[in-house]
Amino acid sequence: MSQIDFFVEGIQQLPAIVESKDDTQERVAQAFMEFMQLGHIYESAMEVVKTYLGILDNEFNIKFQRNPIHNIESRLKSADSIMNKLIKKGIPFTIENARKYLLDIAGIRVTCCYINDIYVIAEMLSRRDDFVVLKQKDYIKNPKPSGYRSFHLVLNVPVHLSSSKTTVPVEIQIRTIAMDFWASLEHQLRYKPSGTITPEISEELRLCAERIAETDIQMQKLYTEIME
Ligand code: 0O2
Repeated sequence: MSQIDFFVEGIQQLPAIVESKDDTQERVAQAFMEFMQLGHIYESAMEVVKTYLGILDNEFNIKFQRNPIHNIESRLKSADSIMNKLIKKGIPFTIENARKYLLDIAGIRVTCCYINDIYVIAEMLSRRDDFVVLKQKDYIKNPKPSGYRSFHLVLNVPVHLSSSKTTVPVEIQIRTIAMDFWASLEHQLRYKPSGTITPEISEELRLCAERIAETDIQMQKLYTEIME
């Protein structure tokens, strides 16, 4: 079931739950409604960012006959993951706390062709005067001990609703196709319930990331040599 279908089905059930005069059910219905509204706001914020990314990509295509963006994916964090992350941080699970303490409820992953494209996209996003940069981490210049490379940006994004305006954070991970290849496989291996990641395997994975990073740099050099 998609997130949208989930929301729509929930909305259809609400009148029956609220009409049942039971106080607990009313509170459950209210919390559920608030959660759905929150999901809608975060989905809308992601749409705002994705639309802008599409505009940038098209503009580059017209000006330079190439697309810096290879792919864009987005996801809304599930209720389960929101709850687990708050519990891990020792924070009670409420809608207000999720909004206040979690910056990755809305997540967008942008894969670019070349390393330089990452910085161009990050700068364009940061420069928009209606987006506020809340957090920025350059795991390309400073890779994580695991070998993970990516540029992380958290933007506060405005959402215009029918009678109000609000802002919510959207986490944007920007990386090359090669960095994404490593991160996806490493994530799969690390979270396989049956597998054990020994320190030796961790080191092998880090070395793979190093080799991939060298190839990325080489591809960037080749591109610059050919095109500029
Ligand atoms: P998911 O399922 O991808 O969302 P935070 O953990 O967000 O509270 P922080 O320090 O801002 O705090 O997080 P960080 O490390 O800057 O970014 C977290 C996200 O980056 C992770 O999200 C992963 O998506 C990605 N990431 C970070 N380190 C690694 C790594 O070593 N390997 C891989 N494959 N991905 C990494 P989540 O929440 O862990 O999961």
